[in-house]
Amino acid sequence: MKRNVQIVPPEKFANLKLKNPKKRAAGIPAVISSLRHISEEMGVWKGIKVLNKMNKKDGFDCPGCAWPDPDGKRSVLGEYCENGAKAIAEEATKKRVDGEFFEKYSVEELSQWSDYEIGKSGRITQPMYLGAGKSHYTQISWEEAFELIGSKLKSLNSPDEAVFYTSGRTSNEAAYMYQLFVRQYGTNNLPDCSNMCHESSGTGLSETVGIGKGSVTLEDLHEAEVIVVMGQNPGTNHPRMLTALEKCKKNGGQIISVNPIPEAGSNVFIDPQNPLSILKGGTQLCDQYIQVKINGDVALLKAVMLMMLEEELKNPGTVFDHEFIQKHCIGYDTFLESLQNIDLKDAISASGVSEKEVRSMAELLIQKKKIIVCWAMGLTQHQNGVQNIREIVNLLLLKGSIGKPGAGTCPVRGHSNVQGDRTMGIWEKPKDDFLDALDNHFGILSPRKHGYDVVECIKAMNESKVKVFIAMGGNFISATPDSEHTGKAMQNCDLTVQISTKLNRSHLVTGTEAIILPCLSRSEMDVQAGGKQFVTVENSMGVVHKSKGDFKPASPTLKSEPAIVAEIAQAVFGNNPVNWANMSNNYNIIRDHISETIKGFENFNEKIKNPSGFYLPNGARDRKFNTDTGKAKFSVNPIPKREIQPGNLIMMTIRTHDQYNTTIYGMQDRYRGIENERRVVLMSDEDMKEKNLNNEDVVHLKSHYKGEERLAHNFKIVRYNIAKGCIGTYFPETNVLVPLDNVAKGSNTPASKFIEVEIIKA
Ligand SMILES: Nc1nc2c(c(=O)[nH]1)N[C@H]1C(S)=C(S)[C@@H](COP(=O)(O)OP(=O)(O)OC[C@H]3O[C@@H](n4cnc5c(=O)[nH]c(N)nc54)[C@H](O)[C@@H]3O)O[C@H]1N2
Ligand SMILES: Nc1nc2c(c(=O)[nH]1)N[C@H]1C(S)=C(S)[C@@H](COP(=O)(O)OP(=O)(O)OC[C@H]3O[C@@H](n4cnc5c(=O)[nH]c(N)nc54)[C@H](O)[C@@H]3O)O[C@H]1N2
Ligand SMILES: [Mo]
Repeated sequence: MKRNVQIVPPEKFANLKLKNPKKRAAGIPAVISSLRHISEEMGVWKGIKVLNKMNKKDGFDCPGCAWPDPDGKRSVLGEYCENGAKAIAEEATKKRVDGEFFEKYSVEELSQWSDYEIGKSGRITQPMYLGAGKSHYTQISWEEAFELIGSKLKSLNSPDEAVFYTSGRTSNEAAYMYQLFVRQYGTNNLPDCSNMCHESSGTGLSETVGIGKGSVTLEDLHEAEVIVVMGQNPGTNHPRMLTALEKCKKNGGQIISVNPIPEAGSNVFIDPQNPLSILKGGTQLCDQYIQVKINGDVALLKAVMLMMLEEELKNPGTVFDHEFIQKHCIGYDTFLESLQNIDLKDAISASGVSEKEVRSMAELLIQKKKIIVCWAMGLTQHQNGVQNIREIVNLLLLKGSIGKPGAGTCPVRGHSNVQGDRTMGIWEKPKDDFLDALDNHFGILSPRKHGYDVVECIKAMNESKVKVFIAMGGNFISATPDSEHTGKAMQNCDLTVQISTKLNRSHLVTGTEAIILPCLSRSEMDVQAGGKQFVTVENSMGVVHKSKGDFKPASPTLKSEPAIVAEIAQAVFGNNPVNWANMSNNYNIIRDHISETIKGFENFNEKIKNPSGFYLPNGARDRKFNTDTGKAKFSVNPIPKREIQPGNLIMMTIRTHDQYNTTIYGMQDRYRGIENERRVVLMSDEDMKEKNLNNEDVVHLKSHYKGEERLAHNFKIVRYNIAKGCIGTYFPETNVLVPLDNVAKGSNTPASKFIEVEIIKA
């Protein structure tokens, strides 16, 4: 019998308060907010001690975003930001979810709590088991838990009946062991959060420039003449990026922000670590704000490139970098022909931007030679997400703006080690040579058939093809699209296992049986038989470096992620032919295996001694394009056309300033002036007038997709400076409206930034 649990967050209102959106990011309010979060969760003294260790060369990597630390000197105050402080407060909290907690609350009862309340309950302290038909989790020993998981895995008809999810906080060492175990077990079912995140970037970049990662370094951002920030909200999601943008400005660079809403960080930035900056009132970061409509980016880029072409034809050789194009690229003529077939007026109109503004963007780019484009979810989470990225590459190739100082591609990653996890082989579509190296080194036989990504996994669960689901971190239920559907699919599994630090909805919406395995967090000391251990991570710019926790674990019972993987693997295979026990006793041994099987990690244990870490090889950075032709490719990407019903609006699902993905830190979206309420709809004044709506009016949202309808109740209208025809809502409350089949072509990433929605007055 299925438990009657709440799959989507309860549709209850909190207590909305509206203020004016902020024009300035960071500064004193950010410092106050950091201190409030750390003192509430762990007390002021521990808080300050913890912050001091974060992103120091001998400390631990911030569990927030993947923005890099400076290679050289680090700030004496530590390299952290308000939201990094919140991330650490969240995991270093003094609150505990223990056996008593689970005795008190049933799973059904907990599922009625908001995500905010669930997250605030604290750190999980011991392994827990939810038996078939049972209402409450009960304590289980580690031995029993591993035995149960091992015997279940051994009993399946095919290894493909098991799925192994990963979120992006997992260290390189744990990720490497995890994927190795999964391959020894016999499947490539390794979906990860990246499938919902930068998969479109990886796909688009691999095809065109031969590497699925960005090409720039932090230094490049400082040296760029122009940085275009597209579909990204750095002030909230990558606050330390603002320091890099500020340096670029100080060096004479200019910044263009392309976004349906003017986000605070793109305006004025006050460096909270610099008293002078606070006194002066900060730096004006953004030179041009381009209010594109949702998914108007390809059209905008086309219009800009057409204007560049006009100028190039007038003054040949002054705009495009012909030497670079000739030497390093293919597909230029075909691309040019397709561009010339586009009507400038059509492109401008499809972008939603005025001709004057498009021209000012084009004029700036015409003059400059060192251009960087940064982007995040505003570009990847569209049906044409891969094409968005390829169009950015077209622009950079025309200008020869890749593989030289101050220029290149900059997909700004989300989770702090999502890029490293992929490098370590967390991928449902591994390359044969990667698997060959594992097989030769370990004497295993890895499967060659590709596995499920996130969306395919949900479909397979729904068809009862998946019996066991194991998650290395994350919150699959709340992060994935089509919540109701996904929840039911998850409930079809026999056993679901969550390796987690904190409680979330995925512990409540489970298979028939469920297990929680509580693990150490990154800031905590990790001691194994071989002594005190450290792990490594890779940041957004391909730098691999150490991360060493220093604090007392939240509970003596916790195990590290590598230890947990080793014990699951031993429960299935013993130590043959892979010696799992050796690896989890001493992480140097894991790194030695990585050295021998993954390119770029030769002498890993030696290289990692450098306190700043080391750069992985990056062909595009050196103008060595590892595509099938050895050249960078121009591509043809039509302007996307998606008809929506008259009266309906296009919805993007975005993050507030007070959350980390599905972890809700608090209820304040401070920069946007929206406080104490997450069930809101950001709408333009024009659309409100057309629909006869006022601020705080209550509405329901119905999404429409190929004849399918999905409904979410109770949202309040908030008047906002957003492109006409577009609305913004918060993730994960509106994931219930995101259709499972609404995905990016080529990357299968859910198109969470383009959902056709009907507004229904309550
Ligand atoms: N504090 C904090 N930090 C985080 C996270 C967090 O939740 N909290 N999450 C981490 C993760 S996993 C990720 S992936 C990143 C996410 O970082 P972001 O991508 O910055 O996060 P989103 O809130 O999804 O913001 C998307 C931005 O794109 C804009 N946008 C939406 N649609 C379009 C479009 O069609 N075109 C254009 N040009 N813009 C559009 C939105 O207005 C918004 O500003 O942040 C990481 N860092
Ligand atoms: N509608 C909509 N949906 C989206 C997005 C969107 O913009 N809109 N964004 C997508 C994106 S970009 C991403 S990356 C995904 C995120 O998807 P996930 O990565 O699955 O989700 P998170 O909320 O980051 O996971 C948080 C949980 O991870 C666990 N955790 C935290 N730290 C650790 C650790 O050190 N070890 C372990 N083992 N567990 C830990 C905690 O239990 C916590 O509750 O969501 C996607 N979903
Ligand atoms: Mo992400």
